[in-house]
Amino acid sequence: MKTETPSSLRSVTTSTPIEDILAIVAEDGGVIIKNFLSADQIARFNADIEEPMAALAPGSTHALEMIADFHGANTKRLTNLVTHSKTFREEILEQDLLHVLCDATFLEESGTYWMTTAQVIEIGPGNKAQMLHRDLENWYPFIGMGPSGPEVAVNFMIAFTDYTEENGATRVIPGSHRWDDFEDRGTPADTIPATMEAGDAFFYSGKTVHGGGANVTADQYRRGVAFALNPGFLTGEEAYPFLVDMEIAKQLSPRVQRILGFRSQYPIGSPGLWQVDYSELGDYLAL
Ligand SMILES: O=C(O)CCC(=O)C(=O)O
Ligand SMILES: [Fe+2]
Repeated sequence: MKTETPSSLRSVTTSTPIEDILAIVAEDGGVIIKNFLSADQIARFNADIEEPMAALAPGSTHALEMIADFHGANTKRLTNLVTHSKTFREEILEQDLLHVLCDATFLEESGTYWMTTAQVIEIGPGNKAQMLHRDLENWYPFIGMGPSGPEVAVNFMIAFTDYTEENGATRVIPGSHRWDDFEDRGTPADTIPATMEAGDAFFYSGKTVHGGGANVTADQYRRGVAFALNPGFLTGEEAYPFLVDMEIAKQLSPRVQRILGFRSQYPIGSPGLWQVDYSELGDYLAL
């Protein structure tokens, strides 16, 4: 059911009770978590990725215009953050709130979850707004299931610079995760900006309509990390076990190894996925 768009998104802190955070997400489709990362973590992550970001050209290499547009003409997208950033692999992936929210979202319904992508999205001056979409569209059959389908993706959009309406803050349609028809992606007029300070994160459902905002500034770069997870029965966007060196993987905690695909997945109703000879992948890899 469609309702009128509120004028702003609600926000919580990292000490807000988990049930209260989830209640807002159930109602609005997303919530801003203030100070999800500290100023120090933001500075160290930005330093970790300085070199690979500088080496990266903006725009998409994709031949299909629609997909290239989705990626953004003056947008840089940096993947493989596990390898590029010690701060990402040792601290951001270990944020307890991340695991608690994902446990609460996925365990009962799906049994397991893993990371689907973690990418820097830096929207540069002049980049137009991204098309509105729901992240669950990556997994086509769930569009048809609409609001009653399972949660197949959650995203932590972490701000690494301030997010303003002018520099391309993510546009969101609160309540669109409850619309009857997921072929309906709303219109830009229905959206509001997820304005944030560096360190805040916008935590949202894969059912919620959103898109990167237009950057109408002359010289500002909006830097965020889209860090998304899905149930272990779905194929992720990025093939992390092929990207991350085994020596790095061995130093990670078991829960982080699991969400990166270095351990087997045990979705509800399944005797196990992502195994080796029907045994635990982590044992095979001697983790
Ligand atoms: O950059 C943003 O604000 C949103 C990006 C996004 O939604 C996506 O690439 O799926
Ligand atoms: Fe998205």
